[in-house]
Amino acid sequence: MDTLEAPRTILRTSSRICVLTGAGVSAESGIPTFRGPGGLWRNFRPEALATPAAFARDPILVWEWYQWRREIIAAAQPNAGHFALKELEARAAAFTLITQNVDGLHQRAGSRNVLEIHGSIWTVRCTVCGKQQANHDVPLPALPPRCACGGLLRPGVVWFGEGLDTQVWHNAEKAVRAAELLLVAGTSAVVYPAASLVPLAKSSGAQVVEINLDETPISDAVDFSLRGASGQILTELLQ
Ligand code: BJW
Ligand code: ZN
Repeated sequence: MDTLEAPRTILRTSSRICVLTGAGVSAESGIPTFRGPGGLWRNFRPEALATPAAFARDPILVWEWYQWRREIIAAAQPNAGHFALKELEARAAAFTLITQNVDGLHQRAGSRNVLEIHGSIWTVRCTVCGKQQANHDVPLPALPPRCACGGLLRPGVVWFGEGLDTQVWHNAEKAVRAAELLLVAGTSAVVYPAASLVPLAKSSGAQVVEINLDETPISDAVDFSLRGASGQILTELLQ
């Protein structure tokens, strides 16, 4: 495990900074992660629910999972890690926050340049007419929710086997290619293409700093791997 000293200097001297966040950053807000302890809902793995096939088979079951998560997220508050990243954006000349999280907590903490590469739990999309709209209902009036056209609504998120929004992904890659520093916080780095941003940053000449409670598949490939809770480490990094 590395110490904070060198990453702190890199943070201070980098003008183009990118951050990739995952569920671990919201864990300290009480939002369950996908994998690991407490990451399961009714014994389902995320791979069994976050797929178009699962939704086609049982839309009510999938919506019950999202409803449960919406309730937790709506009651949660951004934590020290979210606020530290907001502060970092204010200090950096160029800053892009690429998040796999769908909870909207970065924006609620005040972050502005946020790319939600896996979409947002607060949007819904019609499976018939394709209309996408914001929806903050907690609880939803009925499951499964329906569009004005009568079609089934689905969460506005990216499931396994689905492509990411092309423009959002293009912007993420562009920001990473231009970055001097990529901070990777609270992600197991097993889901692609999000995890591919790490080798992209390395091959584009950026320094990569990982923050995680545990070792991950990218820990050996990054320049600095910091072990601990993201709220504490991000706060200390900025001091
Ligand atoms: C803390 C902490 C604290 C805890 N402080 N740390 C290349 C290779 C292999 C497979 C593929 C590949 N390319 C594509 C694939 C297939 C697939 C994939 O990646 N599969 C792998 C799992 C094997 N990818 C896709 O299907 C993607 N689409 C795609 O590639 O499209 C092109 C295509 C189209 C058609 C056919 C083929 C290709 C889409 C992926 C979508 C992922 N969607 C989900 C659900 C989103 C909606 C929702 O939220 O419901 O996204 S799955 C879930 O995993 C969610 C997350 O964003 C994502 C990543 O999870 P994350 O954030 O890393 O969370 P955890 O729980 O895994 O980890 C938490 C971490 O935090 C842990 O490390 C803890 O230690 C740590 N932690 N507390 C610091 N306090
Ligand atoms: Zn519709």
